[in-house]
Amino acid sequence: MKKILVLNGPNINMLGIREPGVYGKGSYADLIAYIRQTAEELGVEVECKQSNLEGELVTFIQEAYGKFDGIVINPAAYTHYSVALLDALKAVKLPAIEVHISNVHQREEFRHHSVTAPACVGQVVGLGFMGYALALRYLAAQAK
Ligand code: CA2
Repeated sequence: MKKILVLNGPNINMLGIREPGVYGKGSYADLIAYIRQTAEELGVEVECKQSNLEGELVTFIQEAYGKFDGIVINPAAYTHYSVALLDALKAVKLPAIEVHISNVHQREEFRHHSVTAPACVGQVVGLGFMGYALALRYLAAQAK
């Protein structure tokens, strides 16, 4: 069975608590339940991790090497400036999909650029929680 690591960056654990107009009404717990349900339907194993710390996210990516077949990552604000996450994703060379719940292109200019996307095979933006499901579906469909 394929193993996919789902990583969420800073403040994603605050989902549902504030800004429902931007990120929807669902909580972080709702997101994880949705991801687990999708993984079950696709027949893949998922591990979900969230951190508010850049270095911890780097460590999670490094530790995925040799253990996981792919990564779904929402680097949150680190998307826009973390060379450390870019380097970690490049180092492990696992197929990674970047997900953003909101449509970053309809928001402030600084959210339009992703530093981490060049290390990813693709990006899903603005489709809410469904972006994670689509990313999982893509990784599940890849040959092992
Ligand atoms: O749209 C996304 O998924 C983002 O990665 C979410 C990040 C943001 O910095 C990115 O530009 C786009 C923010 C994470 C969630 O932040 C919250 C803030 C207040 C209340 C709830 C969540």
